[in-house]
Amino acid sequence: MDYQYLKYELRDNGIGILTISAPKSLNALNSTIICELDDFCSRLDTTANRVLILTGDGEKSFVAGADISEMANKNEAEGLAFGQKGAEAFRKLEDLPIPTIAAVNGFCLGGGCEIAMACDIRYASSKAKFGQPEVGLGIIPGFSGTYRLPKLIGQGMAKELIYSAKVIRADEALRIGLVNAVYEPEELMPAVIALAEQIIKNAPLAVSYAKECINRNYDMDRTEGLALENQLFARCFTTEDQKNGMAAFLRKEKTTFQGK
Ligand code: CO8
Repeated sequence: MDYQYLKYELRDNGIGILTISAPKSLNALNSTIICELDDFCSRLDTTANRVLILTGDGEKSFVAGADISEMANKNEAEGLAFGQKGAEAFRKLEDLPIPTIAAVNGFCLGGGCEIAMACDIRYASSKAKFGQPEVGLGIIPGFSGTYRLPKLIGQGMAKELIYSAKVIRADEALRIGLVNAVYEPEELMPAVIALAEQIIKNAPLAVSYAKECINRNYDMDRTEGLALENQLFARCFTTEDQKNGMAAFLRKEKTTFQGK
């Protein structure tokens, strides 16, 4: 997979690192990056790549939003198309059947905050800054921020961030639940990798089913959500990993899961 703005490295242990790289614009998302991300998510081998880490190139920025120079002269139809393309790509990212972790190494604004929220887990550098500055530019969040932010941090906090366009520091993002953990910049990637390694020790299908339950529960009522969990819980008992994992426990041994 060869891209202009995406760098991808798959390590031997199944951890993939996807880096958004447009350093001249602090990794702002232009339409080519959105298309590349969409293509990447469609083609990713999620058997070989068991946890995906998403980060931004350089030390200053994760993603500083959608590309303002590209958006400046758009009309309504073009705004609709750009927003749809971004939302679709982010949804593909969110729906990947493997865990995704955003390693937020710097500015995480607008579309940057929105792409981080499409990941399962967010770890941040102490230097990261977060915000939805769109209304200060005469627009609203357009890559699903009005949908995901209130679900993640609650309506009151989401409305405060979106209406005020204020930029908050990593410690505040941690306090309101926008990120799971904050590390010194040099400790961020080691901490993200350590988490990925911990995830990888577990049964891949079970992790994937757990993700599917949590993601699909988003839009379900209690009856549907509990039924889905029941169905996927039962499906675990069709896997070799469940048989091997439980047999190993009973023998007081550890097993290496095969994802079958
Ligand atoms: N788009 C385009 N270029 C950008 C962006 C961006 N979002 N952010 C930074 N850049 C460029 C700057 O223009 C500058 O370019 P140049 O060197 O050619 O002048 C370069 O990156 C470096 O930036 P600064 O000189 O501004 O660096 P500072 O350290 O002074 O400031 C900031 C860093 C605070 C991050 C500042 O650049 C900034 O405020 N950037 C814009 C942040 C922003 O408002 N983001 C939200 C954009 S809107 C959005 O994301 C909507 C998503 C949904 C779209 C749906 C469409 C339908």
